[in-house]
Amino acid sequence: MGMNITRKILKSHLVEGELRTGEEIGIRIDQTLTQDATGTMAYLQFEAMGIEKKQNELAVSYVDHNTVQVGFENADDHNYLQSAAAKYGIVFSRPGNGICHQVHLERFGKPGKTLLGSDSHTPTGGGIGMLAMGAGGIDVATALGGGTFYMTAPRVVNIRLEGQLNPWVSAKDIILTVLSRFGTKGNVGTVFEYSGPGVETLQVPERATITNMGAECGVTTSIFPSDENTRRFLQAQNRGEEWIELLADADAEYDDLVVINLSDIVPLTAEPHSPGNIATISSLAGKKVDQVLIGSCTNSSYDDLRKAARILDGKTVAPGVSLGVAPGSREVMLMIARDGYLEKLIASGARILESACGFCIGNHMSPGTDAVSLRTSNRNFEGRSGTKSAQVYLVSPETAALSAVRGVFVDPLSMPPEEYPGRELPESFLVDDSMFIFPPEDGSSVQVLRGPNIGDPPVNIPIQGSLNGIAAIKVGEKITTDHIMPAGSRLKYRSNVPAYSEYVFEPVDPEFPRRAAEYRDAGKHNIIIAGSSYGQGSSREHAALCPMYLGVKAVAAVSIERIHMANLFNFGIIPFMFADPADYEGIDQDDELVIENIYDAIDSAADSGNPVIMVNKTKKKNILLKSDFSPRQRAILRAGGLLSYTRKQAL
Ligand code: MIC
Ligand code: SF4
Repeated sequence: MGMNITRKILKSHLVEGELRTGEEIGIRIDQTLTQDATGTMAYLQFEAMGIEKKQNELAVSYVDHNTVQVGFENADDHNYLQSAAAKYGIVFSRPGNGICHQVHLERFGKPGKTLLGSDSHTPTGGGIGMLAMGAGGIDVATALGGGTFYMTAPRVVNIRLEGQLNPWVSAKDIILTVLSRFGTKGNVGTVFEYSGPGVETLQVPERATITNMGAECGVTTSIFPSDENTRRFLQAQNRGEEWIELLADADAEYDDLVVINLSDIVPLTAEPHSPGNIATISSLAGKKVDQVLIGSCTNSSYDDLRKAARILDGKTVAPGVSLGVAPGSREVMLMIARDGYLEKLIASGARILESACGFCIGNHMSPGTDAVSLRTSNRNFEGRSGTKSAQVYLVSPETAALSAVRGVFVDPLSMPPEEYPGRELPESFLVDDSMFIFPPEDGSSVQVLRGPNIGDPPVNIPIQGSLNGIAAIKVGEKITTDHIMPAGSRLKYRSNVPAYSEYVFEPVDPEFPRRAAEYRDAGKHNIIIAGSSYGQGSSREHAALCPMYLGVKAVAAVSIERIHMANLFNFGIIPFMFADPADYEGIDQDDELVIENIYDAIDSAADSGNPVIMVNKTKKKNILLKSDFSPRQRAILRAGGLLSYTRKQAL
């Protein structure tokens, strides 16, 4: 049987284990990327590992998340990142150069390579035929040091695209269709691999919209073939020589097949408060809109903004609407300026925002109370916009621009075909790499700059003997990392774990940090009790690191999402899942939960294939927990986390 693309890349990068679905494998990582909000901690951890220089093919450090700079903290972080990049051999992308995923696709992405990024939307690189995955900062730091990346050998689902998009229907509507089929949970350990005749009707930036937002399904990554369109994109970026063809074999094997006919797709939206709540735009036509934001790493390419500008040309944004446009990169910004589209946007009344994450992470333009906000971004979790009562809808650039003019949801299909702005890939992009700082050959004499906001990464102390636990909090289903560790106005504490820890679970239970610290100081081991799909969304390891700082030693959940699960292991927090999901109901906050000789109990359970027994002393009931952890994962837990484990290995 022939091989699919995912397997081809995994096979050529395999350094440990066997490519059997569901088993732990180790692979070599060619490229790494970090962004500032996760990067400071990643490089602090890299420094703590004691490695002198990056060991992988290419490492890029982007600054795109924290560019608001209210107070000294963000600027200090940027200085730290710039100096650390020079010292350790890393390319530095200066603030203003754009959003990491957009810029990486434009300037560095290569078909057939592996990319690990400390950001969950790293799969954007799948649009150019890379195996691009999000991970916690410490996993990226390990890969940067030449270490192996461990993952579960994925099942590969073939998403076969047939037909072609109708006018006014967009790549965003394709990924929203995928989300309507797969939802936001239950897809852990899966790769979506796109195939079929519809693929060649999509250009690389459109493919990247699809692979970017595949992250919302919770998959390991998504990938497109590298074909003639990939070659055209690379040539237009002046990188034609980096193209290789990468196709699945004609008789390639897959674990599942889903067929989507592009001709059947209509304009869609994800309604509040989940990217999986899919509805048609036609069902909302006429509903009042207060804010429209075009940008983010999902939809801020040149063509996305060209289309929006064509729609807004000669019109004025409706009086009740605030329209913001954030070009994904400096390249995009320069091109829309050169081609006159920026002028059209400004003339329409759009507020031109920095080429950065900004509004997408709740760091800018928070909507008003109860406002209806239409965004071309990828996440509409409750409160992520910075306004808890806001109603955020995720839409295509076409729907966004049309609705901004009328002040209500407009179904693009109601527009005359002759007004359709079309879909285009420019012959050539405006390439200008002057906002990258390439590292010196020898950075050993570079002084790393550390402001007062930059602290050392805290290290976990492993449990001695038994887990003397307490259910410090009980949360429901689909708890996202934005619930666990809010971003937005709290983002500036990313390099200061004690300060950031004061906001753990802020949107869910602001009392949690105080309560957890009290339990911790009284010698208790805090446990988080959660429903299904715990830790959805971002790769931010602070969602494990800050709870760890507050004395959290275990999570017991119905299910846990991939990146968050890895982050829990990395910080020595034991990620249990209930053997019987109904047991979730049998635990209340403040219940006392005990596991005798915890690490021995985990070892013997894992070796025998049995669950671990946790006693709920308050309810006088035994609870069975799944702990089918690999020997490496168990050793990491015993060491108290990946940093201590790595140090022990090095001795
Ligand atoms: C996000 O989109 O949620 C973020 C902000 O980019 C995160 C990274 C972070 O929290 O710093 C992500 O996607 O991993
Ligand atoms: Fe930035 Fe938003 Fe993309 Fe995250 S999803 S990288 S916050 S633009």
